[in-house]
Amino acid sequence: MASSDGIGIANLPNQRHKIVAKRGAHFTIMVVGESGLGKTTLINTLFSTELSPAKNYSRRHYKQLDKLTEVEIIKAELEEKQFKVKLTVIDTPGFGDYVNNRDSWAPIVDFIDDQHEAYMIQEQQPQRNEKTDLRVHACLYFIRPTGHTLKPLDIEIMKRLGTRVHVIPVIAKADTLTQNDLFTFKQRIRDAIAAQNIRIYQPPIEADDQASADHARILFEAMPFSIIGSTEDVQTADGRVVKGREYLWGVAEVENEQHCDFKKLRSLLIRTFMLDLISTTEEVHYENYRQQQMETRKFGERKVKKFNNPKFQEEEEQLRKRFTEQVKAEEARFRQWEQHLIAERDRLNKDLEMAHGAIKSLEAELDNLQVGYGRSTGRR
Ligand SMILES: Nc1nc2c(ncn2[C@@H]2O[C@H](COP(=O)(O)OP(=O)(O)OP(=O)(O)O)[C@@H](O)[C@H]2O)c(=O)[nH]1
Ligand SMILES: [Mg+2]
Repeated sequence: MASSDGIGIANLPNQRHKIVAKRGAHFTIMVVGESGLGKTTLINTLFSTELSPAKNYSRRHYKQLDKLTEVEIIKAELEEKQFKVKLTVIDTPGFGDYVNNRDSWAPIVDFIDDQHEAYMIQEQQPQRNEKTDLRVHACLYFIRPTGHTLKPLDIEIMKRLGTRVHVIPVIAKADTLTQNDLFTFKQRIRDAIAAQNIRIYQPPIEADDQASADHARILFEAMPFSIIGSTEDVQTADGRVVKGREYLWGVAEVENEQHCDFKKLRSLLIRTFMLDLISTTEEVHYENYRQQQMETRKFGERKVKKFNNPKFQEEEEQLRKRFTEQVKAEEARFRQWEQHLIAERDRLNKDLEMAHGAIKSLEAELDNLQVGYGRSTGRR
């Protein structure tokens, strides 16, 4: 497949990439976005168009559920000209759009940080071989095809993601918009991304390689990629069998560049810029994370797990309230006891004074008696 496009992962553009390639690459993609936008469908489409056993790929494919974060981890292995890639796709459950659910994406952001954290801990161990590495190299952010612009929720999430990971924005279900609407929508999203200073992935423009520089420019200009997802084989009016979605007006084709940018996205991910995504994640995002953590804690010290999950936050808040109340009650009890002690001390002091007074008068009485006694004996 790569040979037909002229640019493949085996044609390594620079030295840095050759080092990654030698070790065999681990490549991790994550899909994020509101519920029902076709995230799972796109993953399946990628697998069904790219990793089919008919082409000369060795393919291993299994799913694994992460109970804690509810993400689904799909692994596959692909090999092209002795270049091995261990591909991992992380499918996240879509978050809601409604106000109460505003923070339901927080576990996704935590998941990304946790992978950096896990890798960093492993790096600090004396035995550093055999690291498990789920650091995310590309995060596809799904935008609902409203035709308007980015929503405040999109902006908030994309901003947070952009400082942690390479964000690649995609317009979901491109077949639901007309070509004109899609064009305007894309432009508005690009404007919003620029205006809001959202960091998205930018393919590197290699100065010494005209063809790859042009390719990078074309890909970047096409962002956000419009996407049609489908694993169905359908027949077009001219008799071709393609992956697509069938409508009364015809077929929306996944791999037709007139219909959507699926091929561009796939090219960026699996072919041209996989190695750049991997090395720049290491150099920029992981390094950022590592430096931030080094500044805030000692070497080898464990990270204090903060619960960004709204459910935990609520529980934490209640716990804090209860704790404060208990402390207040204890303080009041202590103050009462203190006052009691002061009163007791005063009472004892007074007693002591009285006893002192009594002793003094007894002593005086004794003196008087002694004087009297002396006189009487002298007379005798
Ligand atoms: N028109 C259209 N429908 C699509 C497309 N991709 C997926 N769908 C449909 O949208 C629905 C939801 O797709 P999913 O892939 O389950 O969406 P998801 O984003 O994984 O949803 P969650 O897992 O709930 O977050 C399904 O009925 C799909 O057939 C597309 O490109 N165009
Ligand atoms: Mg899904």
